[in-house]
Amino acid sequence: MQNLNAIQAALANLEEDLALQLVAEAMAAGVSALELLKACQAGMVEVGARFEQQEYFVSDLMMSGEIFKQISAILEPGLKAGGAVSAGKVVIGTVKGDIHDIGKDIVVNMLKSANIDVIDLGVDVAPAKFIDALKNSGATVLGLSGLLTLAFDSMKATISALAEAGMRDTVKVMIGGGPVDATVCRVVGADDWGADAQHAVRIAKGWLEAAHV
Ligand code: B12
Repeated sequence: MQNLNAIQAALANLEEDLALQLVAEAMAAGVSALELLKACQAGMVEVGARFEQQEYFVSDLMMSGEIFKQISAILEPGLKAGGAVSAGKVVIGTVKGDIHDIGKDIVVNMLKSANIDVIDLGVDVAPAKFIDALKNSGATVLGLSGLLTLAFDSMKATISALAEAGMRDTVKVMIGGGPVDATVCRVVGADDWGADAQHAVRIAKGWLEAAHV
């Protein structure tokens, strides 16, 4: 449909006012919230692709997240009524001792835009808090973010706490943040690591889909 393509393009081009106006018009015309969410998700995928091609920068990712957040707030009531099926749950946070959250917030927005329920615990999150949130939510994917070197110790401690709680076999752990790489992933005992928010979505979706077959 023409207006859905226009919404997708407005989001991909980071045209905030236009995107919000088109969503409002489409809702008034009776287009379903789910269709609109799909168009916005497609727009976010395009934003991620442009970032990977270095056409967009971090500030553009943040901008897209901001626009997406506003549109999500408008669509939320309609989505609940329409019964959009969640792709699964992810618990995420910046680990203990670290307060960097710009990248983590971008990951949270991208996961939400992929229809994943996100339990965001914020920053400086102690291992026990992650474990409690996993138990309470039943989430099977844990995302740990950290930018400081000392964050590696906190990631390791969190993964050890997961094992002590008897949950290491049922919860998959992905890590990320500026200095994280394959070596850090191996050393802290995570299952995978992501270099950017698109990567985080690919990892989480892969695990959540595998859990449903
Ligand atoms: C902005 C910033 C701050 C801001 C943070 C604001 C905020 N709300 O986040 C403020 C000013 C508060 C800050 C404070 C400090 N900072 Co600082 N900060 C930075 C800076 C400049 C940018 C970080 C950033 O936002 N990058 C942009 C985001 C988008 O990138 P990102 O986080 O990597 O996220 C992406 C990916 O990594 C991935 N990702 C992120 N999380 C996750 C999670 C998962 C699960 C997955 C899969 C992927 C994923 O996706 C994201 C989107 O693409 C970096 C420099 C740098 N080069 O990184 C220093 C830096 C991280 N800071 C540093 C330091 C030292 C500090 C302080 C200790 C300074 C001080 N002496 O007080 C304090 C630490 C306080 C604390 N306890 O945490 C050092 C760390 C050095 C080290 N090796 O430990 C850096 C590297 C600067 C430097 N070169 O020295 N900082």
